[in-house]
Parts: sequence; structure tokens; C-alpha cells
Amino acid sequence: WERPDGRPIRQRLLVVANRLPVSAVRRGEESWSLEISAGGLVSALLGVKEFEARWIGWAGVNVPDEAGQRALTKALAEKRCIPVFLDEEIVHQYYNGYCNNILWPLFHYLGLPQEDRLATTRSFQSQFAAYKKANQMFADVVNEHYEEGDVVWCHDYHLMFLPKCLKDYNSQMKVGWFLHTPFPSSEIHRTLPSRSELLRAVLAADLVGFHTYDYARHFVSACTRILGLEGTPEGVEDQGRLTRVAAFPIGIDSDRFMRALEVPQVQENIKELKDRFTGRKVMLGVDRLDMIKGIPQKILAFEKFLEENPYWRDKVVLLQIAVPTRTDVPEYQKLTSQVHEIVGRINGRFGTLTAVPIHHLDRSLDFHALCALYAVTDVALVTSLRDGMNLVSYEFVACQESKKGVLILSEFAGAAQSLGAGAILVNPWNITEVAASIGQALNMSAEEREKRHRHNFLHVTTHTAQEWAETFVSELNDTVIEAQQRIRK
Ligand code: ADQ
Repeated sequence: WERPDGRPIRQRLLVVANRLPVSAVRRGEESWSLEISAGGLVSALLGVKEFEARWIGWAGVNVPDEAGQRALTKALAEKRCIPVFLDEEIVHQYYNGYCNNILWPLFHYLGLPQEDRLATTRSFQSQFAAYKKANQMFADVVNEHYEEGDVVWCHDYHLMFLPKCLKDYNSQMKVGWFLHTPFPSSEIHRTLPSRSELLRAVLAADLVGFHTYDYARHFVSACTRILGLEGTPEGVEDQGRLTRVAAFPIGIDSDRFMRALEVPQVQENIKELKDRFTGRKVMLGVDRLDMIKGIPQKILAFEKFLEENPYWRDKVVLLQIAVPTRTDVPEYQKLTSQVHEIVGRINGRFGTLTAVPIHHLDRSLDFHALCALYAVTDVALVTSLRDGMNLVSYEFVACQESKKGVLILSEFAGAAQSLGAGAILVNPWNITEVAASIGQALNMSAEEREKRHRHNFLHVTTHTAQEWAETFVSELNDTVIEAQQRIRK
């Protein structure tokens, strides 16, 4: 990649995701304050020096007036972010409706909404129409900012229609699409009324990526069984055009976590936590409060463990940190009450006047507080019912160089494929098995903990977020070059 005068330039990468990596708060008619949210994707792309990344996405706020939109666009430009403005009705139908009420549960094997079938069918159609409309709005913004040679990387289930919209604008655009959730078995995907249209829209991309080989295989099976296309070892072929399909397991910026442990405030925090829980083993759960994370099942397994192991009752504590999400959705409200009810019952049953077995927090922790917690933990419990990858398991491992604690990990999290040899793998639906694994973890010898930790630590520190992003984008570049060569032949 060269400028007209021959000097090399970095390739531009347009990252398109539903949400921008900033939260915007309106301070006045034309004034905004912005805060960068340092998620995995942000640190992955900040670490990639080869590309000049720009973000395109929704800022998470409704901005109906033009003056406000102009001011926000200007403020975001300084952070290399470009907003897509979605009005309240579209957000309701596309984001809350089709994305979070239909695709999210379906892709995690929780099925389609089953309440009133007729109402569901009617709202399904209008939500799908809004989904397509929103994806077209994202495409319009991408198209407006696209320059020849750019790579466009679309993210997640919110934007399955986007590859098609982009290729309709410009068939030469290099388009990749990556799914952060599982892609379910084709038998689950085939229950979706818009199953074929969605698959065809994704296939418009040049490269389609998933966290694991299994998800990639499910996607290829859906294309062969539902669309009747041909699956090849490289991907899916449709009338001579190949869409490459492959696995690109995400990682974390492990150095960032290890560096944080050196910060004096974090060390102070670690000391306080150790004092606070002296004489007790610390078990930890960190999840968004979502049905897929299996929080009630995890707490019930802990109860079973306490029930069967009186010796441990005053020697172990479970810290469950659950950030509330999608709080306006009734199912999520129900989940919150259910978790509170179970925690209250168990604390009533096994607590004493001075100590309770479960500390449950309904909130997010800042980065440094989270690192300190990971570092003092003896056993981490990740019991997702389904999870695309699960980064909490990676973050825990990165912070365990001194403690060498044990990871109990759901076999239904993508991370089970990479950390399976070091973790204790469990079926989160089997509460008896999870309870037994807690006993196994607490009683594990130091040698075995060391051996298991070594395996996981090596993986987490070598398969980083930066490497993930670089691999995906370079594979996308190669895929397009190979396709052009095939056409020339
Ligand atoms: P999530 O479902 O959000 O991501 P996960 O991968 O575990 O799940 O990432 C959660 C992130 O939020 C972690 O970085 C974690 O530290 C942070 N977090 C969670 N609870 C927190 C709390 N109480 N306080 C502070 N921070 C908290 C989706 C998919 C995953 C996939 C990722 C990345 O569902 O399967 O691994 O995208 O592709």
C-alpha cells in the first residue's frame, strides 16, 4: 500500500459494530462528553499497528436534532469514530426486538420467543424489516466514508445483513464479517423464519469468521442444508463464487491485565481483599446478568456443594459480580429477581452472624478493581449455558501468575476449546457435577494447579486480541487476492 509518491501508508480498516466503543453524554445543545469503553475489541484494535482503524456504529443515544448530530459527529471524529444515527422506533424494533429478543436467544440455543404465536409472527415481520433497514443505514454510512483499498470488518449478529448491503453498493469492497456469539446447529437456525435471507446476506462477505471450528461447521451445514449450496474445506461455494469460512478464536490484551497488577492502587486493593477473606477460599463469578451465563445454575451448584460439605461452610465464599444489562426487558428483570431470591435463601440457610457464603453485586466493577479480584481468587466459576468464547475465563488466567487458581469452565463456552486442558470442564446444567467440581478444585494439589495454570497461561499470553485482529484482516486481504487470481485464470 503506497501513496502516489511511493511512500507506504497503513491500510485503513473500517470496523463496523452495532455500538461505538464510546459512551456519549449530552452536556448542552451542541456539547457532548465522550468516554472510551475499553472492551476486548477496542484493545484488540488499538494494539494493531499495521492498520489505521476507524469505527462506525451507533453511539447508544437518541439524537433527534441536526445541531446535536453535527456536534456529536464532530466530537466523535477526534476519537476516529463515525456515528450511525438510529431513532427510538428503529432501536426498539431492530436492537431490542430482532437482535436481542430473536437472534441472541436463538443463537444460544434458547429458541424463538414462544408467547402469543400470532403476535410474535406479526412483530417478527416488522422487527425483521427494521433490522434490514438499520443494516442499510449502517451501509450508507460505510459507503459514504469508504475509500478504495479500505478493509471493512463487520461485527456480530446485529449486522448480518450488512455484507450484502455493502456489496450491493460496491462489489469490489473487501468485506469481512465476524460473529462473537455461537452459530448454532443448522437444525436450530432452520427454525428462524428469515433463515435463508440472513444466510445469503452473510455469504456476500469475502470472509466469514467464528470463534471456533464447530460454529464455522454449523454455519457451512446451514448453507448446504437450507440453501442447497456446496460446502468445501475453504467455505461455501455458490455458482463458482467462494465465501471463505474459518475459525478465528479471539483473545485478550493479556499484558494490560498483568501490568495492572503492578499498579500500587491494585496491590493495595489485593491486600485489603486478602485481609477481608483471611481463612476463607475465594470463589469468583463475573458475568453480565444474562440468561446465557447460567448464574442461577451456578449458585444452586454452590448451594449443593455447601449442603454436602459442611466442613467447607465457613471456609469458602462466593463473590458473584453481575453487571445488569438490557434492564428494560421483562425476562432480564425476572432473572435479576430470581438470582436475588436464590442468593437470599442460601445466605439465610448457611450464613452466620458474622459471615455470609455469597456476596452478590449487581454492578460493574472498574478495571483495576476487577484485576485485584481476579488475582485473589482461588477458584473461578464460568458456567455459561452457551457462550461464543467468554473472555472472563481468559482475564482470570492472565491475573493468576502468583496464585495459580483453578478455572471451572462450561463445556458450552467457546473457551472450552482453548482452555479445556487446563480447566475443569463441566456441564453447567448438571448441578451435581458442578458441585463435585467445586470440591475437586478446592482440594487440588499445588502441583496439579501449577500444571493446569501453565497450560492456560501459555495459551492466553500467546493468543492475544491483537494477534486475532491481525490474523483476521490479513486473511481477508489474502482471500480477496486469491479470488481475483481465480477470476483471472
Ligand atoms: P460478553 O457476552 O459480554 O461478550 P465476555 O466474553 O465474558 O462476554 O466479555 C465480558 C467482558 O465484560 C469482559 O471483558 C469482562 O471483564 C467484562 N465484565 C463482565 N462483567 C463485569 C463486571 N461485573 N464488571 C466489570 N466488567 C465486567 C460477547 C460474547 C462472548 C465473547 C465476547 C467477545 O457473548 O462469548 O467472548 O463477545 O467476542
